[in-house]
Amino acid sequence: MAAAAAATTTQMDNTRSLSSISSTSSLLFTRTNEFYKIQNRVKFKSPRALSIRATSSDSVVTLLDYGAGNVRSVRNAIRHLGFGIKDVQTPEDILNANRLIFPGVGAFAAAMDVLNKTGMAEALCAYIEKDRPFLGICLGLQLLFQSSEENGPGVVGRFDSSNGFRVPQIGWNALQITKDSEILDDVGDHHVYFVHSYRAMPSDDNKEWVSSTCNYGDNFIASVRRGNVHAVQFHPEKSGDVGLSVLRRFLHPKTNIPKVIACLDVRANDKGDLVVTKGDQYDVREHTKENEVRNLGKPVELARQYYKEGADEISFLNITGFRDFPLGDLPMLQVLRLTSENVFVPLTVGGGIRDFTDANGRHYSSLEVASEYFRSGADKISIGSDAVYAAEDYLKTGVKTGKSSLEQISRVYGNQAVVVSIDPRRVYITHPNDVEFKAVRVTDLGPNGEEYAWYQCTVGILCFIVTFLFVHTVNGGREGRPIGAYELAKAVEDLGAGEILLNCIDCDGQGKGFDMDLIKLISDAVSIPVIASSGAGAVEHFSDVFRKTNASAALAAGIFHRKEVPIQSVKEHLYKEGIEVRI
Ligand code: 1PR
Repeated sequence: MAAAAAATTTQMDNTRSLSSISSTSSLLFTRTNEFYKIQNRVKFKSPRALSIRATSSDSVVTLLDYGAGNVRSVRNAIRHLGFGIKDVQTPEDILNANRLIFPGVGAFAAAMDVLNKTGMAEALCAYIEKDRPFLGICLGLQLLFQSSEENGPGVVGRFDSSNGFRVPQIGWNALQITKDSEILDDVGDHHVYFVHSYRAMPSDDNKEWVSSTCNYGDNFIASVRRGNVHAVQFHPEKSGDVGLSVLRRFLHPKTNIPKVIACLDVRANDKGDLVVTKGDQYDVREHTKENEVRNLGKPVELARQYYKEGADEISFLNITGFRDFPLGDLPMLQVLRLTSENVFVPLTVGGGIRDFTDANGRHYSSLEVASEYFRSGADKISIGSDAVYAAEDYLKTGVKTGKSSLEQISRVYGNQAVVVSIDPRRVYITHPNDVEFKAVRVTDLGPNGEEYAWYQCTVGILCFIVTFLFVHTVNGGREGRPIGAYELAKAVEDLGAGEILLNCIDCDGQGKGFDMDLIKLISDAVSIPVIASSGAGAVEHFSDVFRKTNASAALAAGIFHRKEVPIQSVKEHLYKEGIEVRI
């Protein structure tokens, strides 16, 4: 097939190329697509008049093979990946496709003629315009662009052979991946196979959609992505395992399988041992005369147990980290090291991630603190208090200084490695305009019949209580800040957070369910994943939060520690409720 493509795409001549259709040079993705231009020559009724009804089964992919080239390898690769193929016979087959692959082989002009005459071009326009899952291969990529080689430099043009590069390019080449396109996730430095004489060129107009480029004499576009519409210049079906992975990722797009996370709030007890504790509305001390820190087990052992029971991730929150310098907290680093030896799901660690100057005047940057956590086995770090201060500054000045912990760590380790933990308290109000922060109409009225609430962010502060025997630090002491959870979430997303851990002080440890009003508010406001936390008391609370909000994960602590609800029961319940989970 690739050889056939080489022979045919090389024959493409300017008089019958895209350039004969239009002279503008913007990527058609930005407005519509190349197929619209075909309408200039053959009059169609508006594609908007066509309606799309995706009816075919998920395990069948629709293949647009207009008979002008050999697509046997594409067929074989699709079947190899466990998919059936439905061939397009009529334009309606395109409109009804769940997932469409357009290998785009054959001579360009002949292909265009067929697409025009059969009405396929119009259907393709409508399909792509509706952002339906599409993968164009080779010519299937070039057709998405406008070209104007005849009328000046165009987006799609022939390789320049005068600089010593043989044309067509027939062979393997590496990609420079410029943006996350999901289907290229496994490509990395691997080579993929190209056969072509024409290529689309990157420009300011199309840079938003270009997901990778490749160099052959000059930089050309190797792939594009807009929403569910993908196209690649190389031949995934001829690119070995890595090519198959591109097809696989297109055929099995990432679905966000909701995650169940076990959280271990960790701190030193009054004897100095690091224990897993758990608060009621952040108060982690027993209500006894001694007022000791509640001890629910050993961190490494519990993490291992939750991993075995099926936790999708484990979070450690060093809840006194804001006062104890974490790098002085060697037991916490040791906990991470030991846990990561036996726990093979992502580990998040939070607490005390901020700049710090120790008693000897030695300054540690938050990046150093985070780096030590990563070196000890953490996959993600979680920032609480320091992110609140960073967001406040950002909202005040509108300037990203690049200096906050959040910005520095995400710049070095990537956004996906930085979680922001939000610890808000519900503040009831009678009218949404009573505060300058985003308020919601609450499901359960406030104590005085208030219909609205805003969620005030808090930070950790050090405070003491004195009993008749002891002086204790109280880690539950928190200071309310002049910023709402909504404003904070949006600001930290801007600053580079990759995920939000959304707690709620009112619900923490209460077992009455997550704060759905809050979780809905935040998970609708940001596009990064939101972890619903605080209040889980029964398996139904998990299905509820996944059904009614856009949370990507649900976190619980108390019910797991007290063995009231095992993780497995949560997963079984979600599965029975038809919510996909990792078993
Ligand atoms: O501010 O960057 O040093 O981070 C401190 C971290 O410690 C923050 O992530 C903050 O949430 C956490 N933290 C501070 N104080 C407490 C406390 O409990 N006194 N724990 C605390 C937060 C809340 C959740 C809890 C869920 C689920 N714990 O993590 O696990 O509410 O509980 P549940 O299922 O039992 O209801 P910084």
